[in-house]
Amino acid sequence: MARVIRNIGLFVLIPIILFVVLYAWLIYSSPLNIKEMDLNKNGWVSFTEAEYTASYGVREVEVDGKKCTEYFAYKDGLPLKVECNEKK
Ligand SMILES: [Ca+2]
Repeated sequence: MARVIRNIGLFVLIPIILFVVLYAWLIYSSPLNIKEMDLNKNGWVSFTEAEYTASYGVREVEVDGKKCTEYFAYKDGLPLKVECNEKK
């Protein structure tokens, strides 16, 4: 009986661990910080937000005559973040 309970525990525990590892990887691989990743500003980063912001591309853009780097979401092409060199 204890063996059955232990096996069921593994079936529950392994997906939870995989989910947490994947979620942590998405947060780590996003170019945005945690506050920026909270797209709907509800105070926490959902798995969907983490997945959306971690799947991004980079393109060069020009803002006010300065060369900047824009990070955009692969899902819909919308910009996530623009970084400009502050050199003057
Ligand atoms: Ca959120």
